[in-house]
Amino acid sequence: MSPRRSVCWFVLGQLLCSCALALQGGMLFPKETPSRELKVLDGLWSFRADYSNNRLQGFEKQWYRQPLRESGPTLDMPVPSSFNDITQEAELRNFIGWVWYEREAVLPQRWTQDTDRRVVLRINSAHYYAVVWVNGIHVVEHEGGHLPFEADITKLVQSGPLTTFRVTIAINNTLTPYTLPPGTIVYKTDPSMYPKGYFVQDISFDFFNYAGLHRSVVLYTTPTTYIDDITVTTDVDRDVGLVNYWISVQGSDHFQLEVRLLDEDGKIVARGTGNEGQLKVPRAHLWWPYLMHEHPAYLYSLEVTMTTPESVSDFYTLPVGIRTVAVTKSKFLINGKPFYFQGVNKHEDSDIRGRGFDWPLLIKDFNLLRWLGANSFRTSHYPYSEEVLQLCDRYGIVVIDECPGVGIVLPQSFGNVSLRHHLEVMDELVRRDKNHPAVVMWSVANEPVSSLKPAGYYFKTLIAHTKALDPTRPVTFVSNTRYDADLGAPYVDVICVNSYLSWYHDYGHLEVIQLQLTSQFENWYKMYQKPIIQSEYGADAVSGLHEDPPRMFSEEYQTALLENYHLILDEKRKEYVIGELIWNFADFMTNQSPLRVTGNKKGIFTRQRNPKMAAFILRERYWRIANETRGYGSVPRTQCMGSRPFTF
Ligand code: BDP
Repeated sequence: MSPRRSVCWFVLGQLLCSCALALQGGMLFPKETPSRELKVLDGLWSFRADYSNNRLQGFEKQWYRQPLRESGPTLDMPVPSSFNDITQEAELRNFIGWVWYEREAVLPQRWTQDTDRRVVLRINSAHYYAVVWVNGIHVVEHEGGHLPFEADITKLVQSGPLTTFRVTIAINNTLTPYTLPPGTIVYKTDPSMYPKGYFVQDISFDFFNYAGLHRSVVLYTTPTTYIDDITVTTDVDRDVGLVNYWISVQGSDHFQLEVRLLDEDGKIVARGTGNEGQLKVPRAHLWWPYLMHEHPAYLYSLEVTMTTPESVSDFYTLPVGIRTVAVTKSKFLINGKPFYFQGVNKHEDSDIRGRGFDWPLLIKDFNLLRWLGANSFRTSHYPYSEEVLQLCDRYGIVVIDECPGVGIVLPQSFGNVSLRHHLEVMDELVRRDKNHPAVVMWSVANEPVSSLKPAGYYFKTLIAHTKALDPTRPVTFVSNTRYDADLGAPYVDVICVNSYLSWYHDYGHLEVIQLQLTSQFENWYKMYQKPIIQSEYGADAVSGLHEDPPRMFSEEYQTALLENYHLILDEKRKEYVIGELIWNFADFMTNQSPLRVTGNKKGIFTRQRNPKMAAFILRERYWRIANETRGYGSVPRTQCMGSRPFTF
């Protein structure tokens, strides 16, 4: 395959993309309400990877026109999941190019006949580039692997008797210097070493580039005049909670909106009308992170009812947490009180499913967070599923919401094409996650080479854009650049620093950590006078490997490294350090390399969620800090997450 042709297979998507969405309308989480129905298309889909030399056979032969099985052999592929680790084929694990998914469904007759109903197809996550057809008709395309996109397919399903309903999705996992995250296709051309046309995908980030339909694909209906988007911001004036709302309605200019705010007992505490307004809640229960307050994570429910003169009505409810967030020179304030991020970095990663959404894993992880006494995490290094954020709202876990801006190291990745896409990704991320009280800060990138000349303009623009989209939350990016060379740091609200002392340098020399960490914090603070989060630190440990005195990769070394960090963190958290996020919550898969023993082993839990020694160290520490900051007795340790009924 020639380089030119290979570029085509990625660009093709963008060429087809004339109808792709610039950001239009809202992206409310699809759910059943008295006016909306939902059909989840999870389960087994037909699947086929296009192994043709140019990877374009599926397009050339129009595989979307007929059932996929008629194009050739197909596999059963579970959705949600990554396709990579499902079969025994290394070729599929490492596949680069277009894969094809297809699923048939039966639609209720009323969906295809009631003309006062819209039918929407929503794909919650397709990594990386997706082209979608319904019954062979192209309906939507989307770039970016972690955020939802939709197609209004009403006309298509209501245009006559519907005998079949077939969704076909072609997904391409190729990364280029202009995608987020970026990557490069590298051709190996030495004929004595590689076969003709041999190429690999190079990436500058440290997790396996799992691909496929990672989250649910759903169909839902709304009336033809419908609530398209709701934006809520909150504030507090003494003991009065202020809930500001903006509602957009599509489909007609003639409608009425009624808004009611209900407390957890279902009692109406405030009412409003119209597209925008402010609700006042006397003696409001505030939303608190769960380790800070006796009544954590109090959620009100905003009920929005839209009616038209023709008696069409639409109904949507949104959980609302009333809270404030602010940053001073040395503190992060939630509801005016200093908040310390005692948390973790995570990955959406598991055996077999790869990055596929998985309820058991999710609830296990939240129970482990509670076991640990963690109050926060960063969505390293891409937006997590909406269900994760809904649980964080409910359980009171604070989130730094990170976009997929990871591995930005090439000069081209700081150019206008990349910047434009990065701005769009922030549009999509803020649109999706703006209403979650748990989200307290946006992170626009992880470890970009922010010392490169264009980085100053890039981050200035990106951060200003994000603040314009959401003036209520601070914005950061996570840096591993030297404090005096970082051209993006002047624009962030909170300095987030990653460091791997005595791991990626000074191997085995734990004795230098305290000095180096002290210098790190003092240098950053002196330069910027902004609060600092130790946003990553850690060491690989192979579970069950023991060495005393500690040696690298043993559980003892990981533990000792953490303890050295903790001594300095304890000093500096009295001043301006406002958080520590261990790298990583659990072991996770990476590309194969001599640096990685079947993946990254910096987890304090294994990939199967068994604790290493480090987990107990951190648990002891986090509960101690929690009890100090709560200022009273010890907190129950064994309780599982979730006592109230869970409705989205
Ligand atoms: C940091 C990256 C993270 C890596 C980690 C590591 O932000 O994604 O997994 O290093 O090397 O630099 O373990």
